[in-house]
Amino acid sequence: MTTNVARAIAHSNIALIKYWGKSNSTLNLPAVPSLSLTLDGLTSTTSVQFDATLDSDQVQLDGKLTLGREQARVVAMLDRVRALAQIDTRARVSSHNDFPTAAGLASSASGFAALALASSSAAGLELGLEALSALARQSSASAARSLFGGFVNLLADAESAQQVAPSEHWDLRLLVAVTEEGRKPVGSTEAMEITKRESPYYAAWLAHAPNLYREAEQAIQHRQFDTLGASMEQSTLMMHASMWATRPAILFLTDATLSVMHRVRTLRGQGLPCYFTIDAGPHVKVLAQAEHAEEVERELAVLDQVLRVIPCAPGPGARLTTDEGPLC
Ligand code: 2P0
Repeated sequence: MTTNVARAIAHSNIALIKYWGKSNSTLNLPAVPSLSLTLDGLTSTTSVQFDATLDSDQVQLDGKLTLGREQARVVAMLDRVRALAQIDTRARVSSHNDFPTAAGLASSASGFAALALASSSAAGLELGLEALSALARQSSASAARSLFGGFVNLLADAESAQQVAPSEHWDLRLLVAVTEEGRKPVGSTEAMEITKRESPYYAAWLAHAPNLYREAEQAIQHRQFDTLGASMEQSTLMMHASMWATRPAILFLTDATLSVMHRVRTLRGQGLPCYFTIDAGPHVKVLAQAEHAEEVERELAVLDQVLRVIPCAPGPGARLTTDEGPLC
């Protein structure tokens, strides 16, 4: 190994067209095409140090040692990297998110994208973006998209994500309306499996998702905001509808979520162009064009149900950093 330490930064991405369901759970391949926007906010910074004196991997998330499933997911990626680099050394991993973890703000996307880059670099590998994206996807499919900046797709059955358009292509804003702090009750991976197994609406979701993807991709190429917004809202509502149809239902939407959704529709009715999307959590992400973003942000910030608004612009892909700071 030429080096044994690396630190990487990756940003979260929000799916405008949602990934929900796997065609192959073992390989973690998505069943539907998704299309995301990588954000300039919502950042994970991850450092990895391979250390021959360790006898097991040590994983810290936001300063706390992680155990159980969370640690196992990180160790599984480290094992893949060790196999590629043909090394056996254990690692010290430290990851920090500048936003609430595991609350539907896509912390696994930015976290595993940063981990793929930091761990492979620390192991002395020089993987290209496509290989890094495939590595990230095996841990978390949405993480495959965070390797790239701007508008990014992950097609059905694809091993890697690809950039559809760079961040400069279209000056959009996603305003993240945080409605509660804290962890979500059920993780995405498990919720997806339940939906696939039990929802009578899952087949309809699989059938229609590619149409929404095509419509949104065209809308991005031609910068058609209302078409993109309409396909984005339908994608999120179809995804949640498929979860609502399981028994017991999986409900990520809270009273606060619904209030903000209605407010977005009202604002639109009043002539302020904005559209919502919601992931596996209660927060509402509102898409707006840059020229309307401040007004939309003000309208969201005054709502009782909204704790704070995080305004995000299109952002860059994952990258290594040499910024100083305590490593682990
Ligand atoms: C997405 N989500 O496209 C969708 C929309 C949440 C709702 O991808 O099982 O952590 O690790 O591949 O990527 C969140 O699920 O799931 C997700 P796994 P992941 O962003």
